[in-house]
Amino acid sequence: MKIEAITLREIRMPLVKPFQTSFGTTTDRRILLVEIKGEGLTGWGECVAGEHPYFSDETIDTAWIVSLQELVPALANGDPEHGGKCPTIFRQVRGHRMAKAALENAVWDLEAQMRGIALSELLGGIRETIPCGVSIGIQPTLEGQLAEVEREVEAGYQRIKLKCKPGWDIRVFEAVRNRWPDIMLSCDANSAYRMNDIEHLVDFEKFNLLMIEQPLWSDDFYFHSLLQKRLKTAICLDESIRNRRDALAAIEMESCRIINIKNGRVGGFSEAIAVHNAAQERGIPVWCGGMLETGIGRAHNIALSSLENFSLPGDVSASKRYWKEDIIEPEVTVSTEGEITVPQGVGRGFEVREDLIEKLTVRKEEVRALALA
Ligand code: OSB
Ligand code: MG
Repeated sequence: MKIEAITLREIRMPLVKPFQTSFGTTTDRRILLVEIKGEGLTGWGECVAGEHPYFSDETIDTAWIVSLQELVPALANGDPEHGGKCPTIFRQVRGHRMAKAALENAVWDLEAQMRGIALSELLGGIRETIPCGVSIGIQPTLEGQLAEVEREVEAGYQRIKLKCKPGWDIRVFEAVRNRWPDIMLSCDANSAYRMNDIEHLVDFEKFNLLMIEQPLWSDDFYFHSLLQKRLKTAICLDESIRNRRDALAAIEMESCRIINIKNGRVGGFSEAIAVHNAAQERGIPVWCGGMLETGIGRAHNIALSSLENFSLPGDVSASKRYWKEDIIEPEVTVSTEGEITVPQGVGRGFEVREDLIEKLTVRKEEVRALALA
């Protein structure tokens, strides 16, 4: 594939409402978008690194620098014939997986168009619809939290995930379970608990949660395996799983029984597929996580979620939950059955609104491939 130019942009987009987790509150997103031109086509990628290094050690600013200094030159000179070649092209750069994923995914996005097939098909997906859940942030009040759950249950979402932290857990689960005894419910602590909290975490059992996501340290397998031994409820790992080897270690050690796959966190579609396959071969179900993406990342998450072992509802939800106006056309919508239809047309299946992106852009850097040769 002949790459002609790679453009990095930062866009700013306010969320329709603040999103609070155990590690902080996000109100305005700063998002790095990647645009790759080649073969008369344009591939898009979204970097999911946050504004602060709170979820991961990457930020939009580290991704910007490492992309410009290392990854973009490597890719422009690397002549990828396939998205799956990107990990090899980037292999000299340690870490920076979210930065790598934005570029790699833009290559897959372009490749699907070149081949004239759907991105989901290129990835090996088989689902025509994907089951959807929502991640509900920590709310200022319990009444507010219940109102949010009510809204999403009524919208038809198949699984409700509650963000939690010490002091915002049992009381909330109790209130939600009293009102909705049978919904598929889970929680996500984003590493807010410690081994001293083990008896407290065992108390979560009575709420019949589908899973407890990332209760302990973001870099741990060992203590999660000790905790999993004490729990009938499945642990799901998010932050801890950086690649296929991590997935194998976690499965082997029984640190979790479910895996959340985010393509940014694992470095792009190639590694996401590798994690998916490793989990599938070992009977571990996966689901697709979300990182407050715009429509570009959302479209990519939909395509990824069409793979067979994405059998649990993911955090891939409607554009309007996050954005007044999304940067793709049509926006992502979810049916009253809580499903998204996987586009079957060529490429990602959602047009990128380049005029709107141009208006939202606060910095832009174009690198012509010729200048790099
Ligand atoms: O841990 O899953 C997470 C958002 C930002 C950072 C981490 C997480 C999340 C979410 C939001 O839960 C999921 C979504 O995009 O809808
Ligand atoms: Mg999570």
